[in-house]
Amino acid sequence: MESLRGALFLFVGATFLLAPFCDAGHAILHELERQQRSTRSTIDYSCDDQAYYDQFASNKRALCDESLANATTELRASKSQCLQKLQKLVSQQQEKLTTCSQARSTNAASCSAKLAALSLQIGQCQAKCSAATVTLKLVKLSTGSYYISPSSEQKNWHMADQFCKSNGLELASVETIMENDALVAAFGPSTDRFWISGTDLGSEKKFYWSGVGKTMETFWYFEDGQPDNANNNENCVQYVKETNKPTYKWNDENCNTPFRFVCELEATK
Ligand SMILES: [Ca+2]
Ligand SMILES: [Ca+2]
Ligand SMILES: [Ca+2]
Repeated sequence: MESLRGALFLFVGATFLLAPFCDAGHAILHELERQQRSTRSTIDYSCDDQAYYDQFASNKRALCDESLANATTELRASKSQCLQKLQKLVSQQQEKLTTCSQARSTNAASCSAKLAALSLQIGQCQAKCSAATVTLKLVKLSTGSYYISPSSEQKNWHMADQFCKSNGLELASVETIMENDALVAAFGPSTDRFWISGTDLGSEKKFYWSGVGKTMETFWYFEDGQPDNANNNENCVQYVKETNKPTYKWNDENCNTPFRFVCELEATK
């Protein structure tokens, strides 16, 4: 019993003595716990912040990617429009080039045709000049220049008229006694007949000079009894030698009979 009492006494005494130390221990424990909470809070906060910035960066990248994608789409659309415009311009240019080329071709063809026509005319003129001045030996008389076909060259009135015209001449129109005498003298001693441009082909007995387009009013030199329109078929005028006389006079004759002929170079030619 004595020992029990002694033990109880020791326990109470120890408790009384140790009480201040326990209070201090509790305070330290509280402080440690507070620091632990604070540290954890800081750590948690820092972790959240990092996550936030990661998320922010991720969002930002997403926005950037979206903007880039939009910009790329716009650029592609713009490029497409540009290409379409360029293609249209190239097409228009090609169209203009084609049109110009066709116009040039047409003009060139037109010019070539005109040049060919002019060349043809020049050739015809040169041929006429050449024939008139070289092939045909014109006889220069006091009343003008004439071509008197030789005996070997005889044509009907129409062919003779055409021959004279093709050489820049006309069948002779004998409008005065001087012209008549000059021609008769040039015929020389011949009994051949010579076509001249007198005719009544338009209206019977109304004779005119086809070479100058005038009626036979100023000078008339038919042989006696002529024009007689023999066989009702004599419409062209010719020089014929009078029977038993050295002189020539006019006679109407069938136009289709070949004779020598006289071309005259008219002043207007
Ligand atoms: Ca004449
Ligand atoms: Ca007649
Ligand atoms: Ca006659």
